[in-house]
Amino acid sequence: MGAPESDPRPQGQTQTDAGTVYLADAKDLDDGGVDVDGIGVTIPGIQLIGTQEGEALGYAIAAGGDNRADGSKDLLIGAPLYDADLRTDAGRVIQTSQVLTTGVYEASEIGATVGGMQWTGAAVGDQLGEAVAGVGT
Ligand SMILES: [Ca+2]
Ligand SMILES: [Ca+2]
Repeated sequence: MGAPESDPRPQGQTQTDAGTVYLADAKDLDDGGVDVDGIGVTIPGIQLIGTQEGEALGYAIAAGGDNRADGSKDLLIGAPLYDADLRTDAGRVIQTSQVLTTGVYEASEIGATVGGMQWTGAAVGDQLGEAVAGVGT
């Protein structure tokens, strides 16, 4: 689930409209309403939070298959309003490539301390990640 206009607090600092992605493991939950705040904290699952103000992480999400053929299923997450260096709103797509355990992760950790890749848009205003889709296996 994507909440691209949420205001997460990476490093304890509020980033307006940075966006949040929630992945919940619903198998042990009862029917009814769930507050997503608890995902990755008190509810098994993962919260991935945007790290740049206004980047809109979670605008688009797709299962990426095992694109890197390393045995774990990937996830593609778009943040179309991400500023890549001086390229305002070039956008980025985050591709995870390891099995993430329950917890809260910051988008900038993917490809650094957590396995995966960061694809960034080529030019100002490209908005890479406004749409993503997984193809193949
Ligand atoms: Ca907001
Ligand atoms: Ca931006």
